[in-house]
Amino acid sequence: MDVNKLTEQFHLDGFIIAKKVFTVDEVNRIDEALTAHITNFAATLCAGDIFYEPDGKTIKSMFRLDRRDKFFADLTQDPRQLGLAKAIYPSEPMESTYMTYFGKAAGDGTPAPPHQDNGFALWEPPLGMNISIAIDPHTLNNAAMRCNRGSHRLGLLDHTSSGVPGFSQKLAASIDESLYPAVACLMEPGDLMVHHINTVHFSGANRSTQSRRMLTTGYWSSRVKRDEVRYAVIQAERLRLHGGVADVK
Ligand SMILES: O=C(O)CCC(=O)C(=O)O
Repeated sequence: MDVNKLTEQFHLDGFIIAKKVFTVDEVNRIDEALTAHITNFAATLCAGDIFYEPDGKTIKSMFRLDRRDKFFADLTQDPRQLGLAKAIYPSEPMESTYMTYFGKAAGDGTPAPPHQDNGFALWEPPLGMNISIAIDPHTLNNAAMRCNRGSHRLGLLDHTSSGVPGFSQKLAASIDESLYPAVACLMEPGDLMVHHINTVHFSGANRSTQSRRMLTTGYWSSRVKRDEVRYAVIQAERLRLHGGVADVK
């Protein structure tokens, strides 16, 4: 991984793909740990910490894996992830927030509306990113996530309630895709996708026969401050939408 080149591209485009960062064996171990985690914890999680597809059975997303499981806590500190975050903001005290599983299941993975992660986190200054490890191939067929190139430079945009469980906020108005083109983040298992917290991103439905799973960890500078007033409004909306724990998406 050419960290200098990736860092430069991250600041320019607001997202990057780093190829072949984790080996096939490592991805297999992650997959096994994920299966065990789901077996051990899924049934015990509150609304808001786990979301299901409309069938009520298939996991759409699951939050805070690292808080329950040392394997995933260690993975958030892996030097390939944390090191990349530190290389991107070398003068900032970079820390991990929490790890999320995005399932995008074969056949019934529902769309993610256009949003900025900072539309949920509300950090100022916006010194943060999400780093995702691909567990499956991410292709045009299975609804690879799309990032709007350069949209991180728009600053924090207005968001509004989406009504979508697991993605409670969406952009209030669409952005000009002729200026900020949507690029599919195509990955193989073991690749990393990194996107800035102000990069607009979204995905369609997965109607293919191939799931499109990834494990995503937030990294942020611990000196950022949250807009607590706006955050309280979003929290209230999340509680209305899904109840339970209400501090994630
Ligand atoms: O799975 C998706 O398409 C959306 C994931 C997402 O919003 C994120 O990684 O921040």
